[in-house]
Amino acid sequence: DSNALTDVHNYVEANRAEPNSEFTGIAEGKNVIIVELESVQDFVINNEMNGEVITPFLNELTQDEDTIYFDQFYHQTEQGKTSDAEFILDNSLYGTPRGAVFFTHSGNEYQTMSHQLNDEGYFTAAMHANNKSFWNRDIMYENFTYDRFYDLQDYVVGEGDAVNWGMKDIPFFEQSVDHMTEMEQPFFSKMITLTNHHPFYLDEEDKMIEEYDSNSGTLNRYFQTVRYTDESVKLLFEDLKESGLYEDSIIIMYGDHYGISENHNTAMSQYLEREITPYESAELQQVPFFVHMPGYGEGETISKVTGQIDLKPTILNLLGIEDKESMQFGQDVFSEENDNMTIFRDGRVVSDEFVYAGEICWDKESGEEVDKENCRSIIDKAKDELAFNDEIIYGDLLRFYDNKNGKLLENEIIEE
Ligand code: GP9
Ligand code: MN
Repeated sequence: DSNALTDVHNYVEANRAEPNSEFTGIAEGKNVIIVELESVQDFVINNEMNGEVITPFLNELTQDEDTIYFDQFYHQTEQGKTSDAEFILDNSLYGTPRGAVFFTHSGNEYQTMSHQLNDEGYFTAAMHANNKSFWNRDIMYENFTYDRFYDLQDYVVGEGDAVNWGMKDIPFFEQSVDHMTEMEQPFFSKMITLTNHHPFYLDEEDKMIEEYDSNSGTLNRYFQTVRYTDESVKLLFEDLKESGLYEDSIIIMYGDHYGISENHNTAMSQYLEREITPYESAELQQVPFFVHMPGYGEGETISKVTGQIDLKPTILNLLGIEDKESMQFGQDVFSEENDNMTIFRDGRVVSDEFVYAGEICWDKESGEEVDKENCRSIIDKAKDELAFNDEIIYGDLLRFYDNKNGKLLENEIIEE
């Protein structure tokens, strides 16, 4: 009913953060290259495993003058896994609590970032070397206004080029750069990696570090496949430079979701040398997030609490695309008004002060249990926000919303 949309809209307006004007348009007119890093969690960054560096190239980026690295950035996915991360990126909305919104609500009307970019003259493409119908991507990308989906059929998977679920990341990136050189500019291209996927197998020649030595083969192999993905990203940057695309592009990279589930807590606690409490489990939902802008020169590490929901408003602001009316829950990560909290799809929530997980309120810094009242306001906000989100999705409410003018199309609602 019309009240539902009014309530959601009021909430969204109250929650909206003014983007940071110092970042507005600093990447205007550039190509946007998104790299969604399969199952890469943040704990591997700037860390070692039995004396071996796990992500040498990504570590270098954390120190790079053209890179902003966020070390308190969380994934917000649920059962829709990779597809949830894609949904959040494009809509700045959460997926559904169960199932995958890519399947359950593919017929809804969405007002996506790719649609907005398309309106601004961008060529929009998704690139992923798997069957196009996996996660219902072919249907959903069309709904989201991607001009082109480069799927498995657009790649040549030669002998030895596949492992695990499909094409290896190194040849995938190589051929993706070839595709990008053919694109009309400016373009927005989203690449999704695949090699660092459960069960994390690799061919011998692709193993650059040893396995770990816990009781979990999954965790043991994970370090090796992450190391491989790190290498592939390094080569991607080289290919982009060689192709001439690099200077005219910004590169946004983030992990889609965890790779190591709670089934491997014993092994994880051996690696981290601490008990995996619900607090630790929540903190392990951090994934790396990089904004790389050639020529930027003021790279830094930002430790504000942010999440995938913030990607869309952040990217649009960097491109100088004004977006004052979108029905969304994210906030520009650079905004002074960013609320520094991240809501998980299951109701867990992290703020700069507290972590609410396992129905316990924890001090964010120390991991000590504190009185639950400390978490009351963030628990309530999470409940409200997720409920409003679900009203949008279950009610297909964006049909009745004009996101250019911020108008509720009340008449049509009454006619329904
Ligand atoms: C499949 C890939 C993996 O194409 O994106 O999906 P996931 O299992 O991580 O959701
Ligand atoms: Mn995934």
